[in-house]
Amino acid sequence: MPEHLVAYHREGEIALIEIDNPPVNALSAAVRQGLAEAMVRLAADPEARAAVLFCAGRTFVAGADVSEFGKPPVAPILPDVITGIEASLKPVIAALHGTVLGGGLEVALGAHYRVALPGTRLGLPEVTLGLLPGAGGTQRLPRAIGFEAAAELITSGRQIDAEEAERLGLIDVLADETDPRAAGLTFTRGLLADGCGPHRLSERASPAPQPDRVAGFRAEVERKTRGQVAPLRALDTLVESMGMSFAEGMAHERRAFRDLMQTPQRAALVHAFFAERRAARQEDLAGVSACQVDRIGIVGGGTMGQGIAAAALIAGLQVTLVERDDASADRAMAGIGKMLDGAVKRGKLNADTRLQLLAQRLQAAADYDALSNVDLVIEAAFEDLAVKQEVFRTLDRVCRPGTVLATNTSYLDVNLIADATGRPQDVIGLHFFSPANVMRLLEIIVADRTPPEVTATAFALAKRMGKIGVRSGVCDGFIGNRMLSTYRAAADHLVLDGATPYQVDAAVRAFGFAMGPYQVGDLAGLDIGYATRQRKAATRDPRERVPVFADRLAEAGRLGRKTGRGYYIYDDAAPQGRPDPEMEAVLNGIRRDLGITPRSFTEAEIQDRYMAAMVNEGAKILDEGIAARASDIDVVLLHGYGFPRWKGGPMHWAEAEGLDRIAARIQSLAEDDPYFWQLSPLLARLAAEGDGFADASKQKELT
Ligand code: T1G
Repeated sequence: MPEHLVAYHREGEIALIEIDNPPVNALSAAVRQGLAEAMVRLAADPEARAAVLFCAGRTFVAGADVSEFGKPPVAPILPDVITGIEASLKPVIAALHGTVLGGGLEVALGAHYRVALPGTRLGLPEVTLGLLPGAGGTQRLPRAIGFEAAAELITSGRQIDAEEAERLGLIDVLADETDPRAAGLTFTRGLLADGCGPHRLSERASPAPQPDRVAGFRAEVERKTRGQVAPLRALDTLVESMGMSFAEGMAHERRAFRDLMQTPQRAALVHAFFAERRAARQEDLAGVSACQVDRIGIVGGGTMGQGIAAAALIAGLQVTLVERDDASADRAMAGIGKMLDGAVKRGKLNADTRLQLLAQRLQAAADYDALSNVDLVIEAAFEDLAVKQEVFRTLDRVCRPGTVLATNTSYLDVNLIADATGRPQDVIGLHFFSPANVMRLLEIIVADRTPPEVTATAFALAKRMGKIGVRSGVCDGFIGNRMLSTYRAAADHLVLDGATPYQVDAAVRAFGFAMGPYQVGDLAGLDIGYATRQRKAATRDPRERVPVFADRLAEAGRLGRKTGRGYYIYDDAAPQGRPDPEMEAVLNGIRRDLGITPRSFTEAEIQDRYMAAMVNEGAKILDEGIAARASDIDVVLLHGYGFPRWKGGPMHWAEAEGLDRIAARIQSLAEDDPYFWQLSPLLARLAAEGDGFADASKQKELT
């Protein structure tokens, strides 16, 4: 047995089977082998009357080893290991702590009893990886907690806490020990004293689903998981197998599991899972120590400043927020209080903690001197270079040497902001996404003179705040907003050439985005895009196509939802917006003035152009070294711009689509508009060589 992964000991008449496979006790082939052998030892051990199965480290098994997915299965497969546990003639008690997920919960369900420590969380998140529980979860969970509760947990993939698990009957006891080994021994001693034997879920009859309720539930799952394959397949497998024997049900589950393992969605979701974790890994920062950050300052108490403050408070940081005067400072404090209210409602924070944070860890001031002793400042002032430079001149004067000075700018040149100080080596960009207390994405903008220690500090702060930090170089818009402005321009060109904003939005939603670009524009406010175009007008290349219709709307005061009219009309009849019947006439007038003969576009043509523009810009960002990895670009688009997760991000999607096909599309489009459709040299090279973006990222990491 790989002793170092699965150890077998005994305390009196109780065997102790301990898994120790850091960091999350994933069920790798070696762990499965070790578990199988431990069960053989248990059966052969004449002294042992029962066994406690528990884990070392921070959590019970958190699932199958995701890094094995897509590779040929290695025996023993998990369903067989779990069958071996359940078949034991001696009771096996799973002592649970940490996050008991996926295959980990399935192992626990194969045990005869389950004891959980306070704080334990449990779930079957397989659908979030494009799968369904593939080691008996669809068969044992309904037998443990009933069909409907099992169906909801399996199709949502959500985690529940130990209390809910006890209420559902998923665990037998909520222990009060703090150590799983002790909790398991206590429970098992009681069990043996009562003479209880094994209690197998597989021996229970399967619950019969109620057809009418299933139909309604299925419709709800379809609506919530639009475009995804796994949740509905999981539900259908669950329903179909409830009429079967346990063994037939297991076979049915296995077939579905194998089918889903082969899907592009499973590959995309696993890519996203690892891409998020890879983004935090910065090889060039190995061994670089981050500065200790406990107290942060925030300049600007607008929506962004408040959101950042709320996120920082929840992360346990001390926050000092500076506004221009007391009244503004008070308004900011009130806004932060409301945001923390939201966190309480979402179950992210308890009410007492909220009061403590506001009373003890947050202060607001109208004087920069309040920032003289903080470890790091985040400037969230008005998005104007001169304003930010003035703020940084003041911070330079007020903050102690070594304080990290971060700007929350969403596109401005961080080097120019650093130039306003005498210490550019303390300056970095931290681009939070609104609402900053909810969105996990944080673009970490490393300026020319930002040293490794400051970059390491930014990544440590991101982790502390529960953010997904993605490194970016300095350019207009960094990674996300630069790509947004390009694929948004591609949409505008489609509208200039004959599509309506509504057709573009519908095609983009059909691709998998929750909203199309014009719905997003109406939500954000058309004045933002208008101001950006005005800002760039003086230096705009004459070959650039201007979305005149967008300027017309903004100039007519049609700014989107906030004015009741933008691309869509918002009123009581259609609070979510309805197409404007006059839009076509307005667009045709503009096309006439521009000498454009409009044409129609299919949904596929719209999607092809939208995605080609997005991927092409991503390739340029990668080639210029603004992003270090293609997967980092995917993380930004997944977490900041609503890219459908089950497609993995634009760069992963492009590789699955075929870089050669996308390059050919761009070359064909360049015949009509060579200025906008300039094919990225990197994309051209990879397409010609049949390589993927990962190869380019590897090369970059090597240089
Ligand atoms: N397999 C392999 N590696 C994993 C892993 C897993 N299941 N879970 C985490 N890791 C790695 C992760 O890549 C990172 O590595 C490190 O552990 C810490 O993770 C048969 C088929 C458990 C809540 O979906 O949700 O079972 O970057 O940074 O924030 O039916 O990890 O350090 O090199 O996320 O404290 C089902 C996935 C699998 C759980 C901990 N299980 N993991 O969060 O740490 S499918 C899951 C998580 C399955 C069965 C099916 C989280 C966590 P590195 P981390 P964390």
